[in-house]
Amino acid sequence: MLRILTAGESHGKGLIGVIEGFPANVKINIEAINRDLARRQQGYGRGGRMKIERDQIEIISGVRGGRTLGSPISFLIPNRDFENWIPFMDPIRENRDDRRVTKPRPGHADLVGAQKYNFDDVRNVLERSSARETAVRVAVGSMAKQLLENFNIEVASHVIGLGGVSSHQSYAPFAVLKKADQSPVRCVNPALETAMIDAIDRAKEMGDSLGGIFEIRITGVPSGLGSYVHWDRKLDAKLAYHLMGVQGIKMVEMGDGLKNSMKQGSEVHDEIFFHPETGYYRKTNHAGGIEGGMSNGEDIVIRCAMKPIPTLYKPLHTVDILTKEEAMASVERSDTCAVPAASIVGEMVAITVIAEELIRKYGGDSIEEMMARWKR
Ligand code: EPS
Repeated sequence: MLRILTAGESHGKGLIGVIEGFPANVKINIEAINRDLARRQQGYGRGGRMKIERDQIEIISGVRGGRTLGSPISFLIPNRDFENWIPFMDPIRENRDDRRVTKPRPGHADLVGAQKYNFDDVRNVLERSSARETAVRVAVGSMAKQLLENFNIEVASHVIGLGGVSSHQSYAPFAVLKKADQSPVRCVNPALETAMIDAIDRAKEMGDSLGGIFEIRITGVPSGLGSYVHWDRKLDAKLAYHLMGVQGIKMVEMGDGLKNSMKQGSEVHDEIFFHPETGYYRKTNHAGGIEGGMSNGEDIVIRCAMKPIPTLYKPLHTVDILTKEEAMASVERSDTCAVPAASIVGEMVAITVIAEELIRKYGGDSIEEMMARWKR
């Protein structure tokens, strides 16, 4: 079983990740992890913070000479911005009061978080609820991706909707999806890409923010990951749980889930065929590669919808938590749109779930053990 912990405040010293249960003897390429961290930092619509950060992982334990040891992998991703925030974020010394936040943003964790943990400064909430934390999940996913490359499992993602501009066309060939990084909004359809960029420019001008939809595709997943025998072992349930845990994600769809619900069974169920060399296959994939809570060998297709970011430069009405008077919500430096970044996070979270299930099925002490059982 893989266990993952993340820690760190957005403007604190840095972010920490711990992975327990990662198999031994897996080759780890640090540059590849840093490349994935950089992919998450890109995307049209990001704010000023990404000009400061240059996310790089520093591995503390669990890897020796470029290979995993099977012991807990721990790592640090420093926050470069911390040096500008020491007077406000110092862990021990009393902090200066002038970055205190008392006007919670509608749609953010601000208000309920402050009530729940009994804070009179919303900064205590926003520092941790910030999507900065997703950098850790990308680093974890990048290691999971390196493990899965040994089993010919690959992941890609692309943005299919942004600020109301949307494509009804998904299921683009995997090779096309791999090119999404070349687009500033990670959209592989050039006409839509232009419209998405325009939508972000307009929202920025208006002091507003935008959400959208991205699709994740995983290819090469063997059939039989997950199980139908108990609800909490279902692969689709696990993917949805982990993806819903990404900041701002409000909907997770497996295959053509939503469209299928409006059609007849004969139109949506993927007929089964057999090839003497390659075995069972389907000519369609409306199920998105999962039936009965188990991978069926087809590509896994997942779509996630992200809400618009709650920080608005033209703020909404709120209540000051100290005076209880009507106010306009606080404005923290933020992004206009983070859907392209979220698509990278989604990709990495989904591949981590697949890695966990592969370890469960093939045994997780060493990569050699897994490979031998996988080949059989
Ligand atoms: C975020 C606000 C912005 C984003 C941040 C998430 O940070 P800041 O307040 O420092 O400008 O840039 O995202 C990241 C730092 C990141 O690495 O993705 C928020 O409020 O969630």
